[in-house]
Amino acid sequence: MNGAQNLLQSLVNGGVEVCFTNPGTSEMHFIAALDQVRGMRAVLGLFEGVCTGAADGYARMAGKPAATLLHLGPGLGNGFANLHNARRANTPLVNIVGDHATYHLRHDPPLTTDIESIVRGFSGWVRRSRSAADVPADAADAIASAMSPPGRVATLILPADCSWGESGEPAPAPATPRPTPVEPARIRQIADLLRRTEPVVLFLSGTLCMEDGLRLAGRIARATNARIMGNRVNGRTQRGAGRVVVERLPYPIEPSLAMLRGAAHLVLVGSPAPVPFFAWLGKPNWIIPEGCRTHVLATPEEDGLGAMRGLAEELGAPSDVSAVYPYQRPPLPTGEITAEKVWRTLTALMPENAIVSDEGVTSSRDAEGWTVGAPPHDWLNVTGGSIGQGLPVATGAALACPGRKVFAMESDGAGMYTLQALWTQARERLDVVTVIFANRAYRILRGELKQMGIAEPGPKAAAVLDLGNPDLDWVKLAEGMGVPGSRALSCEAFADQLRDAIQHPGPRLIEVVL
Ligand SMILES: Cc1ncc(C[n+]2csc(CCOP(=O)(O)OP(=O)(O)O)c2C)c(N)n1
Repeated sequence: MNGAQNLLQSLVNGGVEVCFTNPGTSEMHFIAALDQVRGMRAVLGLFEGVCTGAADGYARMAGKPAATLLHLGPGLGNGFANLHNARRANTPLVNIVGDHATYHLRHDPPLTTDIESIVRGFSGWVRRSRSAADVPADAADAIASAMSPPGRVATLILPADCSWGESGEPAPAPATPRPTPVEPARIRQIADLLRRTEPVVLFLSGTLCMEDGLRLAGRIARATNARIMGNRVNGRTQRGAGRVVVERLPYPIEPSLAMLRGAAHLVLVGSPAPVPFFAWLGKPNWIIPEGCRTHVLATPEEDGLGAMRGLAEELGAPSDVSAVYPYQRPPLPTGEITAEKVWRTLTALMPENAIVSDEGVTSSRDAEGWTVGAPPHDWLNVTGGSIGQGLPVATGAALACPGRKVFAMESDGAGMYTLQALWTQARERLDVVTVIFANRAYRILRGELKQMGIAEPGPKAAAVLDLGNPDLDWVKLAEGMGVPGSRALSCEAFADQLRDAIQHPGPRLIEVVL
């Protein structure tokens, strides 16, 4: 077998079954090997940001990595933003980047770049294969590294001659790395803290925001009156009817400060300490109130779930939990359509076990509140603040979870970064309903100017924050990529179109003109 065949077989042996790619000449042996090695689904993205975002969405839902296959430094650069988001989501991802043959690089041919420098921005692990013989072990190490808690982007740089060279045997599946257990003394310390009467906040991130972690947090909160909070940006949060309520920090600084005001202790579980999204001129650049002490129950690398289990036991926590979300479908909104009414309509009609990829930006600022009452669902956030994630992540999530309806709730500006994801959805017949909030502006940035004291921007500033002139036609854009589209100008029309999209599997797009 050659290096490329061995690479594919080693990936498949290690449980990597999907590869999102936009290849070039240096990757052709890998591409040929797709038909020679069984078990790898190859998915074409028409822009690398689609591939990297889809690999992120896939892994968030599948709990194991997908691979990407990108074309040298320029292809990698196009995929950078969503690799950054993947890093911020602690997503396991095997990022394969083709390069020139080892003996050709010294000629500095046109596509040559310093790949290692680009990779440094998001990779937790980087290796350049030295020879075809090394490739299988490199692949196994990449998988193990991607899966090492809490998950990371592992980049394997693959020179072309390492693909076509003779390469021995594929690697077996690597051992799955386990998180480091938290020592009992730390658990007891936090238990003592929780037994006191001072207000304590349990601050959760990552997989702790899924069912098991939330139930444990709910039991601990029930036993102690601790508050349960989480970051606004989290890779995957399980919420909806019956699930434990997590208060999530909002984007602006003032309400974040208000949320934590009065807390005496902040206990971090699988989470870094919360910080404001930006430093805004004249505003505090911290969130944790003065006098509030920060404690770490578990770092993101440690076994947070095990620590929470230990804590619940130590506290003798009951089996019942603190507040849970109700099951309460709202009435269908009527009349003039707004972002709030879009979310409320979704809440009224959302099927069980749906997946929401949320990149609504200003249109989803308060979506948490507007979706209370929905059946259980998974919620995927933009984790690294880099927009253009929502449509690719929805694509990958749908691939990972056949049979579950995915809703990509997308603002028009962010949607335009990676709209090619729609084409991949059509080609792979993915069950994704994309809802575009067409406010025809970079509205959030208008808000940022306003809070600088510029309520009425000058014509040049206004023009670069405006998406009209010409208006984007999302129905035509979708249809041009094979996704049936429709436009909703009223609540009634939106509800009809959404109901229809939910009833019929396959990709759909609804442009809501706000
Ligand atoms: C890759 C990247 N480029 C630029 C930005 C800066 N940025 C943040 S929000 C935004 C515009 C958002 O507009 P839209 O998606 O239409 O949402 P709206 O604010 O209108 O709700 C931009 C350009 C970013 N966060 N990420």
